[in-house]
Amino acid sequence: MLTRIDHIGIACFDLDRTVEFYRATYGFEVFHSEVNEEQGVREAMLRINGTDDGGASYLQLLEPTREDSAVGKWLAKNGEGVHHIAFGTADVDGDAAAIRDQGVRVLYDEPRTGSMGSRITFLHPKDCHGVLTELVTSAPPTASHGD
Ligand code: CMX
Ligand code: CO
Repeated sequence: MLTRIDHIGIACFDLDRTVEFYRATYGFEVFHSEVNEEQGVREAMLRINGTDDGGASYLQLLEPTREDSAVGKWLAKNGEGVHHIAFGTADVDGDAAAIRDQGVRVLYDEPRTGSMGSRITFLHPKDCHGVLTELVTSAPPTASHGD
């Protein structure tokens, strides 16, 4: 069951400048940052709020590490902006399987590693009314959240 918005993914050309915009304009601070080479991104997670299932909601600022990555290709075509939305679930495997049974293309056979040790998969935007949609199961709360 999808229980919250885990994050909104925002593609940018310059992560440091974009982080500074969100800090100076809204007061949002970086909760976590990392490079995910498999996804081809350098990213910063800005924690916006906690949620009633014990999780949280974030903005995920994404700078590509290579031009042929999903975000790199998207930026070249569209420029900066909202790239995807991500729903949180306790069971990404079960929810992805159920959604696949509805005829929606799930992009990975097995969930891959996302921010902060989470497990993630994606639904094809052409099957989701134009919205690239990610499903996320967060790592257990004992996992460390450092840079
Ligand atoms: N939102 C909406 N539509 C999108 C899109 C997006 N983010 N990315 C691509 N599309 C559309 C394109 O506009 C294009 O539509 P048209 O054919 O009408 O022009 C179509 O999908 C195909 O796009 P493409 O540029 O040819 O790109 P690909 O098919 O090579 O890749 C996708 C698209 C979704 C399969 C790829 O972006 C992907 O695998 N995404 C999942 C991984 C990812 O996004 N990782 C980065 C984030 C990591 C994280 O969140 O942790
Ligand atoms: Co994401």
